[in-house]
Parts: sequence; C-alpha cells; structure tokens
Amino acid sequence: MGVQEDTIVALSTPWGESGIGVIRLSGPDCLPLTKTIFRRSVIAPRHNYVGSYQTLEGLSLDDVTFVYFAPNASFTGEATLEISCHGNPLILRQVIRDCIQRGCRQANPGEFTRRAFTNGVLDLCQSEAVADLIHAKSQQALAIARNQLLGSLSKKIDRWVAILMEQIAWIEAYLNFPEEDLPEANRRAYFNELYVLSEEIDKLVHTHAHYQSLQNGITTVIVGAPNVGKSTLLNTLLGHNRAIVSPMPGTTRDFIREYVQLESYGLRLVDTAGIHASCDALEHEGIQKSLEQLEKADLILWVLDQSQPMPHFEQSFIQLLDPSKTLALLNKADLPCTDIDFSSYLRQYSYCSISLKEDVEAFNKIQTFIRDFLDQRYEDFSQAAFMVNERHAESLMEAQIAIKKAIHLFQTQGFEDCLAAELKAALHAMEQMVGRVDYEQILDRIFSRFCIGK
Ligand SMILES: Nc1nc2c(ncn2[C@@H]2O[C@H](COP(=O)(O)OP(=O)(O)OP(=O)(O)O)[C@@H](O)[C@H]2O)c(=O)[nH]1
Ligand SMILES: [Mg+2]
Repeated sequence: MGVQEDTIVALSTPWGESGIGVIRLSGPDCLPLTKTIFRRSVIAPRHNYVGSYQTLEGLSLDDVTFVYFAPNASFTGEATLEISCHGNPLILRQVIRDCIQRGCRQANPGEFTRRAFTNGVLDLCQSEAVADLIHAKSQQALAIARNQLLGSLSKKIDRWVAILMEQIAWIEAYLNFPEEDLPEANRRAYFNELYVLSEEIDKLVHTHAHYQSLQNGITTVIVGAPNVGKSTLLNTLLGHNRAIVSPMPGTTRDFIREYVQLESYGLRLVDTAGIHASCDALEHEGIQKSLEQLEKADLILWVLDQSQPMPHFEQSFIQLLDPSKTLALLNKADLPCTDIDFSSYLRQYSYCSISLKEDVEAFNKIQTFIRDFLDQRYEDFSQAAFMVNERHAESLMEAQIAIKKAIHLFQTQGFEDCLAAELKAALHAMEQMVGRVDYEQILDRIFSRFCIGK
C-alpha cells in the first residue's frame, strides 16, 4: 500500500463556465496547504468551510467553500482537499496554477482513482466502476456501475477465488502429504464444484456484449430497400434534418452516423445505403458496406415501404436480419397499401406500421416501440448486479480455459500436479481481474485447515 510522496491537483468538474467548479487535491501536503491558503490554524475534517482563497503572492482570488478529508477517510485514502470555486475558467486556472506554485503537481488522467486503488480503498473492478459511472450511456449501465462500485462484482470473484483456493489446498495436501491420514476426498462433489464454477463463469462472460452496448451506446443500423424512408427515420429520431431525404432512390451512398439518447438508452445510429440488386459500382460498394454494418449491429431497424410490392432481397441479406435484434417498420402508412400481406411475411419479427412523413406522433410511436423491445431484451440485465467489461471478460476466459483443462485432467487422471497448476492459473487470472495476487494465502490455508506437519 504505497503512500504517495507528492500532492496532486486537478479540476474535477468540466472546464467551462458553470455555477461552481470543484478543484481537488490529494496527498500529504493537503492539511498544511489548507491552513496556509485559508489562513486557519485548525482545520476539522469533513467540515464545510467558507473562506477566501489566498494566493502565494497574498492575492485574494475567490470566495469559496472547501472541505478537508483526513487520510483513510477520503476517496483516495490520502489527505484530500476539495475547493468549490465560482465556475469561471479564469479563476479555476489561477487556483490550480497557485497550487502548483505551492508544490503540487497536475494530476494525470485517472490518478485520483489510481491512488484509491494503490491505497487499497478500491480494488481494480471498483476503480473501473468509477469511470463507468461517469461515462454510462444508459440507466442500466449506471445502476450496474453503482453496484460494481459498491463491490458486488469483486465479492463474486472473491467467492470464486475462495473456492479455487480450497480446491488447490486439497490437491496440494493429497500430493504433498500422502502419508498423512487425510479423509477420502469426495471426488464427485469436487468435480461438481468445478463444473458449476465453469458454468457460472460462462454466464458472466456472456454479459460482456450487453455491457458494451449499454455502456457505449447500442449500435443501431437502419436498413432496407432504396427510398423506403431510412434517412427520414434517422432525421425523425434525431429531431432535425441531418441526412438528405429525396424521392430519388439511392440518395444515401455512405453511412451517416449519429448518436441519440432515447429515454434510458443511448443509440449509435447508422443510416445506410438502400439494399437492392445494383449495376452501379458505387452503389454496389455502398450496399456491401451496409451488409458489413449489419453484422456489427446490436439493433437493426428494418424499414419497408408498405405502398410498394415487397422487394426481392437476397438470402444473404435476410439471414443477417436476426429476429432477436431486428425491428421492422412498415413505413408510408399514409399511402394506399399494396395487397401484400406483410404480416405473414414478417411473422418472425416485431413490427409496427407508421407514416414517418405524415404522422405527427411518429417519433413517440417509434420511441415506445424501440424502448419496449430493448426493455425486454435487457430485462434480465436491468436487475443484474454485475456485467463485465473487456478486461474482465479476458481474465475470465483465461480462467475458464484453465478450469476446463482441470475438469478434463480430473476426469482422466484424478488428483495430480498438473491439475493444481491449472487451478492456480485460473486463480491467477481471477485475481488479476480484481487486482490482487497472493499465493501466501493458499499456503496459510493448507497449514491452518489440515494441521499437517506441525
Ligand atoms: N408518403 C410518404 N412518403 C415518405 C414517408 N417517409 C418518407 N417518405 C418519402 O420517401 C422518399 C425517400 O425517403 P428517404 O428517407 O430519402 O429514403 P431512404 O430509404 O433514405 O432512401 P435512399 O437513401 O435512397 O435509400 C422521400 O421523398 C420522403 O419524403 C412516409 O411515411 N410517407
Ligand atoms: Mg437515405
């Protein structure tokens, strides 16, 4: 638990004019600095003071409020000072410059949280949750980040670490002390435990894809034949005319990407070129690119023109329209319908009929349609205590490979050295995930639980 030598300073709120701007300092100089800057001989921790910020040159910069946090009772685990100034960048810059003149160092990105980790206040998963909490693009992601900050994911991993340690302890005991009169291992139970663990890891890794879309925004691709109203849909969702809309088929050639917040979901919208059999090389390229986008989509908005006969789509296109992530919009409801029975054609899909051009309620209808669909998809996850990010998923998959090998070894050879080595590899991967690696604990367990070789 390395205590930092230097005191860091940074603006904790965004740059720009605002009601207040909060400057945070962390490190051993916080208490003496608070006393000299605010000319007070005694500072009580966690007390909100009103004071005048005095520069090194004796200039009164701003009337502020400030709170001092004592070591071990702060976010970073070190002495911390939070100064709330008037939110003018000129004032904020001068305060930071003055702190630097007094010996502080400008903090690096994430350094406050890093110190919280170094000082043992947060583990790695919790540290990441701080960033997730700040950047979450949906209510669900926010709830999950909060849970993670409270340590729920870390607790789950800790439980798994404990199971693995226990198992390693048993194996080592059998291998190292065969002459001891150890109770006969319940091999079946042992195997089941590993098996259940492996299944649970799979479930957690599986949350990764959802985590990404909830955290970064749901990649939503608008597709369909030319001229059906795809760009009109993009503009409707955005609330302004971003894409060119025209009665000419083939208007959109390249993608148009935009971000929109739809209630609690962030959507990364992609408008694409109309899909059809084309002879035009440029259009053909556009269509190829549309298909590539479809493969990466979390959500597909498939627009159809109900006033026109059903166009012929290549099977390769239809195959990409996975019903579990596709919503069909039957557009141009204001025009006379063709006699095609779209409902039988779209049997597998969720769909709704709409007029993007004439219906003033179009935006609300689509919003509800999309929200209900996403609510259903993320239902299980909205209550979820945890989801894992890329780094967690990698560690978990590493652990999973080792556990699967261990299961195989156990089935074929029973207790032996290699089995322990695989479980140690799994343990190492999990501990990396929460940022702790400590084999001493395994040894402690062996000797305390089995009282061997005393
Ligand atoms: N009558 C009617 N016309 C519509 C409706 N929605 C869109 N349109 C019109 O259909 C034409 C094509 O609309 P776009 O949004 O450009 O269609 P697109 O699918 O992006 O077309 P491409 O980019 O060429 O593939 C425009 O003239 C729109 O005004 C609708 O609900 N009713
Ligand atoms: Mg278009």
